[in-house]
Amino acid sequence: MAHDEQTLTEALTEAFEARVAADAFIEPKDWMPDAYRRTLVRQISQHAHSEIVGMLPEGAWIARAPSLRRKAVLLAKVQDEGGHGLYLYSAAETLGTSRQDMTEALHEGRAKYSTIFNYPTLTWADIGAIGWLVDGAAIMNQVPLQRCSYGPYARAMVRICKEESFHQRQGFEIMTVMAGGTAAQKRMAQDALDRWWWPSLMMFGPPDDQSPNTAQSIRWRIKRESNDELRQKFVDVTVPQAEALGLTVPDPDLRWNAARGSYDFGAIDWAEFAAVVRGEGPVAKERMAARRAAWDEGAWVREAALAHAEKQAARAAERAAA
Ligand code: BYC
Repeated sequence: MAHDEQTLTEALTEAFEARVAADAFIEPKDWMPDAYRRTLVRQISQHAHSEIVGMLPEGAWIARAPSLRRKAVLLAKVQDEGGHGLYLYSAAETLGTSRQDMTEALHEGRAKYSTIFNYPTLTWADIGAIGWLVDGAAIMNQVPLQRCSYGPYARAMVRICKEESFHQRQGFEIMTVMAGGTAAQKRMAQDALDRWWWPSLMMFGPPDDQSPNTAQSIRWRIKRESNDELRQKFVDVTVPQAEALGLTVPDPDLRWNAARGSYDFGAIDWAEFAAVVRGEGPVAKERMAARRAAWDEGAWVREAALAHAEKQAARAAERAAA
């Protein structure tokens, strides 16, 4: 019996790997190795949490945005991030986990979210820098995820990427106005770039030779490019944008390498990255406190929604019995 089971698992694994190699989508009801399922739940739930926690630094500026137009645009962007979180939680739920479990894992420190959201938004220029750099980095990372082997994740990414492009442009437009404004506005734009540049490069994750998950995720076609490849692409597209804005990237080692056709850039402070991943980022405690408070304060809404659903189900059962 054990021998038969092993033969069956081997056959299923072989069929699964052949489908992945042929670039077919794996769908929720298809057989998949447990480790593939676990990796997806880990990555998708971390991604969903990042979108939801990512609403906080920008949400803090909705009431302080400098005009009605800026308020409306920022409000729409923050709502989009909430939507992204919901598509991603739904994609993860198709793998047999629940949103409640994922949320509890975040609140208990068992699940991660992007390091980038543990830095504070100090001025209005930070909202421009987040759209330009953070959403820019997110697009670079997420465009290949549209071709991820897991169908529900890939499809969620298609819609998310469309919205992220709009977010990136609104950020770049804020930076254009600030960098072309008064001397004080230009200083704010430069200061925002100085503070967000290195954390944006860290968003792509540890260097490839220190990334425990990359090799297997690329074999499974979950990740299509490595952390370092995507980071390099981001630097290559973003440096000319900074030049167009008349701003200086805060890296004395940054220079064009004609032989590689890419920019060489300075060393990233991986000790800072590790500390932020451990939950020691500048505003990490505030972020988690805000998420826990939102969850607790929303308990009555979840109870009311569940009670309503139960009542509807009971009524439907009564009608069916009559
Ligand atoms: N922050 O082996 P590795 C947005 C963890 S939100 C924290 O390379 P993997 C937006 C990693 O999880 C954008 N942790 O891992 C929203 C792993 O730990 P675990 C969010 C990080 O998974 C609002 C360990 O380090 N985007 O767009 O192969 C406003 C070793 O790493 C980070 C996504 O989440 C980090 N930066 O690759 C504006 C994209 N980096 O899990 C914008 C989806 C690494 O083993 N995620 N770690 O305990 C991914 O593409 C991949 O998960 C990563 C990491 C590239 C991030």
